[in-house]
Amino acid sequence: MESLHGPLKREGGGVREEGGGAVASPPCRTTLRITQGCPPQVLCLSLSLGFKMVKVSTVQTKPYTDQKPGTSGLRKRVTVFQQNQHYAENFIQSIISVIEPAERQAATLVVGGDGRFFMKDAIQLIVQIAAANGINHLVIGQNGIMSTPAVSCVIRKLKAVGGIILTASHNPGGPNGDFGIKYNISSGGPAPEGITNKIFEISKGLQEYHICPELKVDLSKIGKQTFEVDTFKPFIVEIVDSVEAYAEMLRGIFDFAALKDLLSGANHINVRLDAMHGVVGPYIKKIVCEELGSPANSAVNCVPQEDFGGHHPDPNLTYAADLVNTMKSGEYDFGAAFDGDGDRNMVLGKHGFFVNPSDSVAVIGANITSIPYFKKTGVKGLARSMPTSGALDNVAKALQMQLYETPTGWKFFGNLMDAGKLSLCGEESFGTGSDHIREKDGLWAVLAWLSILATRKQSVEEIMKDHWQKFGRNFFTRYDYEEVDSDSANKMIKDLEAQMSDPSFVGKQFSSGDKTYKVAVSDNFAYTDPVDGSVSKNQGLRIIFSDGSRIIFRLSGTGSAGATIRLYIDSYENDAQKIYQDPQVMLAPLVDIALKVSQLHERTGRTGPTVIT
Ligand code: G16
Repeated sequence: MESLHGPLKREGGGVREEGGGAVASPPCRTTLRITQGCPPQVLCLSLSLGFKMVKVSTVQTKPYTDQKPGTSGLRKRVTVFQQNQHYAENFIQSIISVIEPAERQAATLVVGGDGRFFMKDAIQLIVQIAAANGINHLVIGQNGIMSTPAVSCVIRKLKAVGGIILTASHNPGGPNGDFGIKYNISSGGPAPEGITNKIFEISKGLQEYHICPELKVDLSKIGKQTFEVDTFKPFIVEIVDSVEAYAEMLRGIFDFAALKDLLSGANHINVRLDAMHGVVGPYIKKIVCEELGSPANSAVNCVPQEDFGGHHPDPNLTYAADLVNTMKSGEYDFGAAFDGDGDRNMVLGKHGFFVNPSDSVAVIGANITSIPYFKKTGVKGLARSMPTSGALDNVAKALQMQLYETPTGWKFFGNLMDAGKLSLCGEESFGTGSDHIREKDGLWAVLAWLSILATRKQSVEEIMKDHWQKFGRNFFTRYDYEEVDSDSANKMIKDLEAQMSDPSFVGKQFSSGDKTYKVAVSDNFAYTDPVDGSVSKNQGLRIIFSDGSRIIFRLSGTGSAGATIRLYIDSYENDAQKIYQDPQVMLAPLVDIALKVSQLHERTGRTGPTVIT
């Protein structure tokens, strides 16, 4: 069995420590026990060193009907997890129940989170429930901290059966904020719909769960702790450095010498990285500051906090306003912010020049040879989620690469990567990544951009403008209407779909100002996975006009209260005179049409969006 601390010793017996602290350690007393369930020909003796036995209890519970994982795990208010009896226990049991009992005996599960309020409580529950359900080995980030991309990396490195990530991503934290639990599979990626549906089905019928209530681990001490569960089965908890395995992976992907020269050489650039009090802080400190030599003041908000300092750990122009304002001063050449669990990123150039995430992945695609990893692996294909702008399509076409359009949700990229069809992908929701792991990866995206800067020796703005000159520009915006009344939101979407399904809708013309658009396609996006043939329906309402411009409506799958309506607009322009215009000005007619067709404001009682990107 693999371990981040070398081979695991699997003897039974109370609690053993190797370089770490276990807390269940009463005075030593030697006893000889005959292990139950052993084949008769083998006399199974377990020499217990007399530590307190860890007992399994079975607890009666009542099922909840609302534990359906959304776009990325189960996300609810902290109070839902805290105040509803057995709520978290039920969901954790439902996750572990999808791992076959026979598989559990040799199974390693990786556990980590973004440091938010309730994370440590949830980790202790996972330890207790995993032990009671016969999982053999847990690998947990020190103090519970491990970014989502790092969990994906460690699952793959250890060939673990999967992982449990405690995060609500970019949603606020603290006692009144959000909490989330997400299951990733052995590929390192989020569980696909087949598995999340199974978890949901189990949760709806759950009558009992198994737990070792006395078992507690010290999350602060790196090392292995071995426990003896009821039937003398050893249960191993390994606390690991949160950063090292991930840092080692990045060293194999990028040219660290070139990055070091860019960040701390004679002609270095100044960067400003804002961890927004999320999990990525320790990763930035160790990799960008300590290893690549960027000065300490180039990294801010790097200590993870349970409430993210009272802010939304959401790297966009609204919630990362501090970074945007700092960048406007012109002191820094490159800026980036990350979300709570470190998988999202926002890239800014000098003076706050904003790189739209849809453009970001397109630029990385067009400059992919700046990243040594892709020279080794080649580029197998590109992908974006449906609402993401078509900027990546232009690159794929020019470079003659295969382009896939998937539903929203990183999990849809995993199958393509596992089948060797996909190397680079991105989403409009500030997610960028590659097949080095099976999650989007904020710090990877930043090092990808820095690699391009190191190669091209141009500013972010020059690179972006040069890109638009070469490929044309997809103007893109997203309007978010958060915490809308769910019934009003569902009814609006339903009525809009009915309107769009009328055969006369295609061919209809819509005007705003001096612009007129003719509907070419209108549908509710459905996706057939090219690898396993599975079909995902109802992935967003699309109105596609004859010039290729698109209006898309979707209900978010990551909110924790009410509904979030997302309106996306994408429109291509290759007239060199127009490509530098303000997207909000360029897209105003399409926004106007979208609001008129949907009656969004009238139907929801809103006068404007919560966030505009
Ligand atoms: C998750 C998914 C992303 C998705 C995003 C937004 O990100 O992993 O693939 O684009 O949610 O989804 P929605 O539009 O349904 O809210 P994260 O960073 O929240 O885990």
